[in-house]
Amino acid sequence: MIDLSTLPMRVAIGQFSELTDEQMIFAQQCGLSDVQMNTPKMPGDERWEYEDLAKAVARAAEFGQRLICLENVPVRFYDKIMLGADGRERQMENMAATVRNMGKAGIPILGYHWMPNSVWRTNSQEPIRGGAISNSFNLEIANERPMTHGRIYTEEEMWANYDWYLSRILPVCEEAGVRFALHPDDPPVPMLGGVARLFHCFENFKRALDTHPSPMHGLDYCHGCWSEMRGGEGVLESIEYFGTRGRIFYVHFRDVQGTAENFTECFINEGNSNPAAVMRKLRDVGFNGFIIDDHVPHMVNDSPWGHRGRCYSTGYILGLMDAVMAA
Ligand SMILES: [Mn+2]
Repeated sequence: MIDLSTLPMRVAIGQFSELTDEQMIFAQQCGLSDVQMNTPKMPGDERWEYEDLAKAVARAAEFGQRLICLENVPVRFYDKIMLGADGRERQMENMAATVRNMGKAGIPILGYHWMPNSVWRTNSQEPIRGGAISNSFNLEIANERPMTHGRIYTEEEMWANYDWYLSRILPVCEEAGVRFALHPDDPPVPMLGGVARLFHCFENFKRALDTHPSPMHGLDYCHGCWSEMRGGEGVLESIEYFGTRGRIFYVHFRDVQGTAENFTECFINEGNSNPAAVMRKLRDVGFNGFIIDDHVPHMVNDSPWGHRGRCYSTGYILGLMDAVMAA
């Protein structure tokens, strides 16, 4: 397993589910060498096997790429765990096996979230700058939608389920050498579809990491979600707090206009935050993980993955990083 502490702050590419030739060549042409996959397409209804994970690592390596992170197992791998439902023990055993297999294959980071009903947006065709297409969210509209899981799941029970899981998975992560990186709830509001959301405010991230202080436990710091939380307020402070403690494992770099209750995803130089200030703060706290784009606006004649939007974001992030590292 690679020693992540020896690596510098750097930019990665990914947010795709398969390592196609085209995407690997694209990574090479961007001058990048760390690849992340988001909700990878891997065989397995309940868990990922070592052989398939090792194959993905080898596939990336063929193109000079390091498979640094898998973000998100399918929700069906741990939905009963999140909801405290019958069958969670079996899912727990399978999640432990997946983490062990990742460690054996040499993949050092697993990103996770705690949203049984996933990411919510209320408009996926929101026109933004120059007619680029983006996503937006409005809580009033979302609150008119029906319950997603048949009843109310309270904050208390979601915490109990969370603590049950983390106390079991983190020892496996430690043994396997796999870092477990928490993504915020998106949107970061206290409840959607009847299911309480935990990770919508600073205090709750602090509680998660204080309660489960394993060296393998940290954050997938989603700049976009942290910007959503309080309209951009608190972004620099939260990077300061978690970054100086070495708890930021990697970063999603994107931004929005607005707040959790009503926001639109935007290009990274027109959002709530000053992107240069965010990058400077990451440098100043000694962050040495990877930074990757996230949701990006869909630009004119863009591909389904969003090559044009991703080129804009990734190039922007690379330029910012070069500028602050040279300063
Ligand atoms: Mn994100």
